[in-house]
Amino acid sequence: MTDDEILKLLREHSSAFLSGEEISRRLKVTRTAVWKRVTRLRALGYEIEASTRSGYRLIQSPDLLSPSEIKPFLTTKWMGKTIHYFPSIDSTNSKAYQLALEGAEEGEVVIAESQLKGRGRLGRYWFSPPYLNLYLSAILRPKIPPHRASLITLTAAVATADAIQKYSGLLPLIKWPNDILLGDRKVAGLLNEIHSETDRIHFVILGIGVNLNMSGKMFSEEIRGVATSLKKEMGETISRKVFLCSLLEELEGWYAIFLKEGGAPVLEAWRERAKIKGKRVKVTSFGETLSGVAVDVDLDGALILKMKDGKKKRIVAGDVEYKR
Ligand code: BTX
Repeated sequence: MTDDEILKLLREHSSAFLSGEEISRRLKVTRTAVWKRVTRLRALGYEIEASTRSGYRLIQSPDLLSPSEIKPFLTTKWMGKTIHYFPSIDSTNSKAYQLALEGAEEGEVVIAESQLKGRGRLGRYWFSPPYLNLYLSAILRPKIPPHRASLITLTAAVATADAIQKYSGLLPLIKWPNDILLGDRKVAGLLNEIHSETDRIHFVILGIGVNLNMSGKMFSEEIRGVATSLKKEMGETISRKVFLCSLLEELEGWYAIFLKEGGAPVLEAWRERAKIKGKRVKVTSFGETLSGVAVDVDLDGALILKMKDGKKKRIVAGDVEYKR
């Protein structure tokens, strides 16, 4: 008997009690085993009413991102059908990378309730306290040449922004290449890692961190001035599992569009969300700082910058700061 099996039964009968005898008959286990499993689920935060005469009734489920909590809500065809779930892990990206090396399939995802070494880009960190936010890494195996991989980053950024807007009604802004802002504060970040040879991608890891239920005082001091969470912006607690399922649906949907129609529709949606054209920016790229006007993002996701002398420069990686 697994957690999933007993939870499924209890969910199907949530309006009434289900007797211990009935559960043990259906799952072919002893009544003591049922009781032990219920005790375990309670320890995980499930509120289960127990009565010696009537049996068990599920009152409330905790907002966990475990497979048994996610699957009843998930309507995707393939994204997230296999979930590797960890209460705590060093980094979901590192785990997903390792699983992909071992042959994990496209659409498998790693989810953790907290990260001990959550990673940002360029060796930076991602603040990942437990049971509040979303830390997700999805494995993709696109059949595209490596130079087009940054389009996958843009695809994921558009999907994340769409999920945030659908949940909250707020209008997120994408900051090149992959920050998602509400107001001018970061609500989500993406770290995409690729494993490839010269002309072939083996896999891409889409790492997505979204601040959901962190309140202002929970932010570490370093990021208090630059970060926000969906709860902070909306003034209400976010159902993490509902948000996660919506994000997985958006990822599946946008990735399908990218594979079928190429980068153009993704870029169009990205441009609409980024509104970067014509903005005066300062870009730090490989230790060099450049100032100029953002012209556009090209078909490979690189930023095109017009310098003071009128020359154009193509930037493939870096950080952008908007200037007034
Ligand atoms: P980034 O390098 O653009 O952003 C990292 C910077 O953002 C940090 O230096 C810090 O200033 C700030 N920061 C750190 N934590 C947070 C936070 N929770 N909210 C807002 N700002 C923050 C962005 O990198 C990419 C982040 C990807 C995180 C996901 S989580 C799942 C997956 N696993 C993993 O290890 N990383 C990815």
